[in-house]
Amino acid sequence: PGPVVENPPAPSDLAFLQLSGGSTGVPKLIPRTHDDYIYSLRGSNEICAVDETSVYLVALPAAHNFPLSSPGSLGALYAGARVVLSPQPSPDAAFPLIEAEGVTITGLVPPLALVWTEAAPSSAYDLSSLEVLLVGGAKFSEEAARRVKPALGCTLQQVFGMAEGLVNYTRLDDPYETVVTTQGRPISPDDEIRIVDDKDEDLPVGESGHLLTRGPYTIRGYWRAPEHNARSFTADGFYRTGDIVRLTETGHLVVEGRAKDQINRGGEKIAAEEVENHILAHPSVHDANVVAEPDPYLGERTCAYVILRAGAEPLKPVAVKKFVRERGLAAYKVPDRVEFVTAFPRTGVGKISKKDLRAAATGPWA
Ligand code: OOB
Repeated sequence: PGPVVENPPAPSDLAFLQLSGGSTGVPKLIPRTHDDYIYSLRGSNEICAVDETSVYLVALPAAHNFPLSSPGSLGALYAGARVVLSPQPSPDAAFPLIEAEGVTITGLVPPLALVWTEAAPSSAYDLSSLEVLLVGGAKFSEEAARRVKPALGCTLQQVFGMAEGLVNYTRLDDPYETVVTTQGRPISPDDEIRIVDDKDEDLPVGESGHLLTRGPYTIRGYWRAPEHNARSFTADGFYRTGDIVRLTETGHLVVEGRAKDQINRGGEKIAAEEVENHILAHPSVHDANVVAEPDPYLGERTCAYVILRAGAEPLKPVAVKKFVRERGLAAYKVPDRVEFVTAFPRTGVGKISKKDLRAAATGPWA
């Protein structure tokens, strides 16, 4: 018997607040309950074969939903398994821990998975205890996915999850082609999935569209954000994920893109609008637009296009970065590149075209 807890919380009480990656304004708070978590931990442990003999290595930031609960440290502790914390996710820090602690399972974002597959073949450490490598948080390319088994000798599981709830996994017994080409299927048969067009009409199986979801461990609303909730959920409670996906004939999801105005910087989510608002607060700035640009290592990084006020003192990119950092913006949200322009591309009706800005950002690196 465990310790006696006075006034234990009800299963449906708030356990803690996760931060959303967001797509507008400041990040929203995600109220997750105890029973949400227990439900997804049980499902995740079964799907990832976590039991009391497992050893889970936390290589990613420990409070992120992925290393926390998919199945993560909480899943491992729930199963009576052992949890090992790595101070860094690099092979230098993690590989010795895998050998010393007999780590059986861990989770990584795609850029790190690539670094591990490059480092493993020439590593002096014995990684043979590793049975499962979970990769998610951003799209893992098929080509990169195919490198996991030969380099690390373990089974790959792709994870497509979100702090708001829904988590998809490829299964340990899925055919290899499914594992390397899809982002899995939901934890539970009670996870409802809809793939819809711009008018919320269901699309035929196989067509790409907006992913909506509702289910036993997915939130029905952000914390104290009624206006935002009216946009982020349908009237009947489906969460608008902002992801563009399609369903394969086997019922697996393939992530094709993103409709939300967010940058996925190696798994860390950045709402363009939040960064834009900080840049706009600078007295010399007339207007700002933040978009993703391709990065060979992170997948995406941020580029801020800035128009200065007429007659304003010319600014250097570094001054813009310093300004937003001093306003308290998290380091990973500070734009990787700042570009000064005199106008933004416009659409037919005169709205700023982020699509064209993104294409411009792709230019020099394409
Ligand atoms: C995880 O959670 P969040 O809240 O940081 O980000 C969720 C978003 C998804 O809506 C999607 O845009 C993207 O991250 N994403 C993926 C992906 N996994 C997440 N996009 C493509 N392929 C994947 N495999 O990132 C998260 C939470 C729990 C488990 C795993 C990841």
